[in-house]
Amino acid sequence: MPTLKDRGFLHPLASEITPQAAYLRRRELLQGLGLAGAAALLPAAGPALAQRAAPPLPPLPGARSTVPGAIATDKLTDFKDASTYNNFYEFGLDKDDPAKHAHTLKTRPWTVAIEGAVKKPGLLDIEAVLKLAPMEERIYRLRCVEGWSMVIPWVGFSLAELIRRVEPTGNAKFVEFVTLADRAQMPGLRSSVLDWPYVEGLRMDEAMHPLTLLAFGMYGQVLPNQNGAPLRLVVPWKYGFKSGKSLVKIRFVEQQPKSSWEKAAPQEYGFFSNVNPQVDHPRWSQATERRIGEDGLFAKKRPTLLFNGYEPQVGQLYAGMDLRRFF
Ligand SMILES: Nc1nc2c(c(=O)[nH]1)N[C@H]1C(S)=C(S)[C@@H](COP(=O)(O)O)O[C@H]1N2
Ligand SMILES: [Mo]
Repeated sequence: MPTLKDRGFLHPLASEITPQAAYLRRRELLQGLGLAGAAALLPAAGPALAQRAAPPLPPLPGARSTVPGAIATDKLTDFKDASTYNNFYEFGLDKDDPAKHAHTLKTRPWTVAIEGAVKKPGLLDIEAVLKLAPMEERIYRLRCVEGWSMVIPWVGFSLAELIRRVEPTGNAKFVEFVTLADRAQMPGLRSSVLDWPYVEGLRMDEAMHPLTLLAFGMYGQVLPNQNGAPLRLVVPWKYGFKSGKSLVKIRFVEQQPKSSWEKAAPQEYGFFSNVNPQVDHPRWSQATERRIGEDGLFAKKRPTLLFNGYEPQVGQLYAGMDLRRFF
């Protein structure tokens, strides 16, 4: 386990600071008592107060990842922003819809189907998936194709850990990710903006890259439903939409899969969707981004980086490829 000293001037790991939910609840309760200003001076609320609050998310600690590039040194986005400013169209199109509506998502029991070109297909129970490898904390920048970004401490392990266990055959050239589509739990499915279920895909070498994360938690706790509980993908060098939430199926296939976004607007969303400031979206520039939390009137936009700043780790995957053509 890393010590505080190893970390130098990095911000603390989420698992070592007061969980945000507990902090917010405490502040709320103190505000109710007219004690807001004293909040920082007081110890955690006792059991009597805690009982009246909504149940907190269970803790899910992870050891600081040693995967190269896994610990961004940017300032973390507040948990409040990361869990209330979301894209999860199955729960509505507005940024605050997922936080408002995703409480209806039932994350247990939960299974993930492994299909296609593997020696060990079948249904994996979420409890078994959680035990496949030790949990790591990774701090990733997430860049949405809409032009904003966040910095989030995820908890999970490399997708490669799961892929190795199911033993892909030589025919597995791509991986397709299918996420939950249940009308009873997801009010957004009534809209036909996308072809449900939400489907995304990666090339096999992208899926096996150690930075490609299967995430179960963030900020030292299990994922809030609106962030893709009980498990989601996080591919930090690609636009956020490649990172499917609430996964129910992983298929190993020979042909390049068609993602929901490609089906919806093929001229706007390519299969690769690598973050690239030089390849604009047909309707807007991708040269800069707005970091959530820095959005005051005079806040400067940040320049967007090739592969979202992960070029040293992933650039080789695309050597010789025309990134304008394969956008
Ligand atoms: N199933 C599903 N996964 C999804 C989406 C979605 O609408 N449905 N939105 C994507 C988009 S556009 C982004 S930017 C990220 C946002 O993840 P976050 O809300 O946890 O920051 O989730 C991605 N995964
Ligand atoms: Mo996005």
